[in-house]
Amino acid sequence: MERKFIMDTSGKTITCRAAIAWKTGSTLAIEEVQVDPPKAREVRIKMISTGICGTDDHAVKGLLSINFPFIPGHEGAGIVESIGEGVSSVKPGDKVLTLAIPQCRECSSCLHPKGNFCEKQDVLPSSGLMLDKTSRFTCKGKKIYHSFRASTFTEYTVVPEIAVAKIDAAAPMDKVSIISCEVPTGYGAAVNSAKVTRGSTCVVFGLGGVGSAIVMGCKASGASRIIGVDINEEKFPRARALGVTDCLNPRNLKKPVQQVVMEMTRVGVDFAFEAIGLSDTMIAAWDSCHRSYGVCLMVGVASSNSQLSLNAPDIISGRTLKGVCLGDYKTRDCIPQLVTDYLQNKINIDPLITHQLPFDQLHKAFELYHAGKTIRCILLF
Ligand code: PAD
Ligand code: ZN
Repeated sequence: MERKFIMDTSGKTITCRAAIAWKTGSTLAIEEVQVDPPKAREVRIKMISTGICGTDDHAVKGLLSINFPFIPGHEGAGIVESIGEGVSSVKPGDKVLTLAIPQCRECSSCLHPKGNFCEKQDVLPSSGLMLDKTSRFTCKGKKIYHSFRASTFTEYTVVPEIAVAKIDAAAPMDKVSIISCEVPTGYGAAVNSAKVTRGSTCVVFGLGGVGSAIVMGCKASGASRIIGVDINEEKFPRARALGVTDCLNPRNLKKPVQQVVMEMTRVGVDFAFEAIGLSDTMIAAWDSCHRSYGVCLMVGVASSNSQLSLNAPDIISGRTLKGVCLGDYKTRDCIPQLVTDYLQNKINIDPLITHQLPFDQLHKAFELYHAGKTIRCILLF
């Protein structure tokens, strides 16, 4: 039956439901959209599940430089419906994850052993268009932009082949969408980028989806002390269950949080992570590190025009400041392995998923997210 259905839609425009952010800050609207067939080196995917990431919320609020109207979402799992000319790495029926950062394997980043911020990405800046500078979505006769060339809040999406990771056929598709962003971003920041060491001290600013995955990575790496910082104390019990040893709410402290972290650790932490996306918390994370050998990783995506101001003379003391996207993983090469690791019980992503709702309850999902009730809410198609 499924195969017949795939045959029927290949090469044709598909009409389906999608969420559209019509203008800055407006509530998402579920609309009927037309999704064009994939062009050369593109893949059309039938979405099965998508997570709501903090970056989607930033985008919908207009905090990032992104064109409206657009279809949000980038953290997705689905099944290839059809492929454009020249696509060789996936075929209809394959289980895949969408990748907000592609891997073209040709640019300076991809060719460098450490680089993962592929030059073909469309996050910073975001054109909202495919690589040929056109869109595959239409609604009510109007062109609709893509987000990060992923756009997963839709029953069908079209993405470049370089932004698709083929995953294990046994992967549970209602869960593994978070391995498209949250898991590599957070867990990867700790185990792959920072390479947190056994017995080390860590601080994690922001205990949402990404921060929780960072905590998991710190714990898995054998950190002896993990300080968690959040203004929402509802996040604390779950964070403790994942490995946080000390919880701090900056709003209840009489001193700046970085001063408290310094006093708690006497010398500052070995590893600090910022997973919120605010300049103030980035500075607090930086100032929580050991002056000489501390390593500070910036994971949160800051709003488009914000600046980071650091005390310049202090820079020479030796601390490392590093930005990190998707855990520094070369996405197509490494992300499928995380799915396999999950299937082989080497990592457990289940505690990161607190809610699963049908796609048409998108508004309820965003309400729960804004009320600070979720770690990750997954929408199911
Ligand atoms: P989230 O909303 O689940 O988590 C954010 C957490 O920060 C929440 O628990 C908040 O309560 C907490 N918080 C907010 N303000 C403050 C504050 N002033 N002090 C302390 N805590 C605060 O979002 P998320 O975990 O999905 O995403 C977190 C950030 O990571 C966000 O900026 C997102 O854009 C970014 C991100 N980066 C990458 C990357 O590759 N670099 C990938 C995915 C997400
Ligand atoms: Zn994301």
